[in-house]
Amino acid sequence: KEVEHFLKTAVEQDLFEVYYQPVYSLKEKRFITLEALSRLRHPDMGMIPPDVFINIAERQGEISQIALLQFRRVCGFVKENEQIMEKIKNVKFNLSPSELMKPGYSQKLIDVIREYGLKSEYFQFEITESVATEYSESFCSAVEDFNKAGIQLCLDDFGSGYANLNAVLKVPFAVVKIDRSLLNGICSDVQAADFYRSIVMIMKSMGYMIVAEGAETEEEVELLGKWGVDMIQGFYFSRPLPEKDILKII
Ligand code: G
Ligand code: G
Ligand code: MN
Ligand code: NA
Repeated sequence: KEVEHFLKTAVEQDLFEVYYQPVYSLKEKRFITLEALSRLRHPDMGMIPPDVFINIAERQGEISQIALLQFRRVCGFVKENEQIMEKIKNVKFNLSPSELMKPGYSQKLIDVIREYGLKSEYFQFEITESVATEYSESFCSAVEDFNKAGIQLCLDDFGSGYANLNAVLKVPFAVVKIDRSLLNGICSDVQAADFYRSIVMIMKSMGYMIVAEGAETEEEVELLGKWGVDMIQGFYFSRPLPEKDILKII
């Protein structure tokens, strides 16, 4: 209840922050892209996890407002530090299911990019696999808008168990992020390893770039490299960091 109330204040006063987690390219041996992650700090309760406040915001109908505030913040950061775009390919931004179902919302995001005078290729939108499943007309037209604007799409949380593969394969994703849960046991359990390796093989053969999410150990990173994963995002390389810290490491 308190979080619900605080969220209203946070929207009114724009109290959100954006952290950035870098994604490491195994081929280029450097950070090649960033994921923008929303953060909200309560004065007494501390950090409220994004999945918590995003869920509440979806119920209270504030999610699109929050997303626009956050996307503006990301665009402002990129504008002020445009030299980082010589080092990284794009900044990934998460879109929630309800935003994508909202007619005209995609155009609002594209307008923010124009407003800041930035190239649309600077951004990649992450969509969780469950969304592609709820195939709605507004989702399809959002995908078309992003396509036309030259914004790539990234399939998030792949393998977390909600995907209608048939629907997913119809969406023109450039990148697939394999869900952290599939990484469990890949170093110790033959079945987990075989399964992960097979997913990588299938998705690579279909032409997607692959990001492995959630690698925390050197052993995992070595295996993922051997299996042909293109990029790794995980605590092994870096946690999500505030603006000034991310500038230092890229
Ligand atoms: O950063 P963290 O691991 O706590 O994020 C938890 C979940 O919240 C992740 O699935 C992430 O995709 C999601 N998330 C973080 N920031 C945003 C955001 O700005 N918008 C949406 N829709 N999801 C976000
Ligand atoms: O669902 P999504 O891909 O947006 O989730 C991103 C979230 O995953 C980030 O908020 C980040 O905190 C979390 N994350 C990233 N790398 C790791 C990791 O190596 N271990 C764990 N436990 N969480 C991670
Ligand atoms: Mn994500
Ligand atoms: Na994910």
